[in-house]
Amino acid sequence: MSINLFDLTGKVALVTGSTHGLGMAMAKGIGHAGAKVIVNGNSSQDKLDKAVSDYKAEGIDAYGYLFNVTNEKEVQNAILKIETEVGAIDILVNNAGIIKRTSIIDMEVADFEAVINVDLVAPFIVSKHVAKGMINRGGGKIINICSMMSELGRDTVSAYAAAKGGLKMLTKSMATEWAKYNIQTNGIGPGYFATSQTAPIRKEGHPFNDFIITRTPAERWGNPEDLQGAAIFLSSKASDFVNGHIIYVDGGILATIGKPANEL
Ligand code: GCO
Repeated sequence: MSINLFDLTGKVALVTGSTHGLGMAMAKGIGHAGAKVIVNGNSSQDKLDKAVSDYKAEGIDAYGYLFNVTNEKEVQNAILKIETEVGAIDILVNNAGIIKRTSIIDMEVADFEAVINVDLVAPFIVSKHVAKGMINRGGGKIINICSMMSELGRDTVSAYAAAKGGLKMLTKSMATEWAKYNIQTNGIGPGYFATSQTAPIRKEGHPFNDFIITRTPAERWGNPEDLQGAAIFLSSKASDFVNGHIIYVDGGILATIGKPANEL
């Protein structure tokens, strides 16, 4: 009897921030692997409805829920609604995130706190409330979307790097506390991807665009679909003994110090 370790049929996956970008790509991968997908947006019902239709047009069983991941009450109410209307959450992908590119000196404290709130505190809030159900049901999968900024700094992204570095260690802490309940908590660390978030630094001829192409061994920006394999793996039976790891999907950028200008 052949078993498909990567089959997610019958599972329910909540992916925060999945109305567009990397969250949508990972959620679609998880959906195409068989899971029901809970699509989350935090502001526009219209944008959420459009996204849900997009998933459905690809044959994915998708449901939309509008809630702000930084608001604990909204999160608790949403989880209750989802688990009543669709089913118990088996897979949680903490993807929702923001970035503000400003030097430390020029960054307002409120802006720094806003990034920490969405990128680090929100995964804590959503995970602790989803994990309660997973513990009662005998297990689950939690995937925190980290970043290569979980490992490296860069000018102007201090708040984002601090949040994503913290999210890496929160992932290891969740793995430590929850593995005994058969909950596998891991992370995915995207390298540089072609999304709306990176559009400003990806324009043709932008010095950063040229820098990333030469700094990345694969010599290209990531495509959102490049993340689907890691998302399916960490959502599936195939990762039942994998805990506390961050899988970097980065074209090799973290593997190398790069090459001297005369070899470019
Ligand atoms: C930046 C980028 C990065 C990437 C990604 C890298 O300004 O350096 O936005 O933060 O988006 O997070 O993993």
